[in-house]
Amino acid sequence: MGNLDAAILEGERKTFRQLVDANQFWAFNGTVGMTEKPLASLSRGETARVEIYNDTSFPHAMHLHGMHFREVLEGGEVGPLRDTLLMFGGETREIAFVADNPGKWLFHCHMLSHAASGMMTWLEVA
Ligand SMILES: [Cu+2]
Repeated sequence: MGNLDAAILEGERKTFRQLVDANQFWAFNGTVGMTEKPLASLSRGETARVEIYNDTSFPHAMHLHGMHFREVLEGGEVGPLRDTLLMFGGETREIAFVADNPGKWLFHCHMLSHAASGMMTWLEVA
């Protein structure tokens, strides 16, 4: 939603109207739902920094499985350990974490109706 006018769904570019017809209207980086390739492939022990931009006017609670993260605050300080970051519309925030838990981990909006309609991706720690 928000500025989404088209996105990739199951490998095909769809218009927003087609996405709505399929009950899918949230995307990460222009792709709706789970992808074959992860958002990121991390080595065990690697430190990851992920900038997140909420390109909608809706709040989203970004939730990472498998590892806790800290928000990177202005000035480079870090916030408390979290597994979810509530982001308001138009916000850009950054999280950082050590990829210390091998596996395939969901990264999704914790408003589960959003996750079920496209706001779900994953990352891998080898
Ligand atoms: Cu959401």
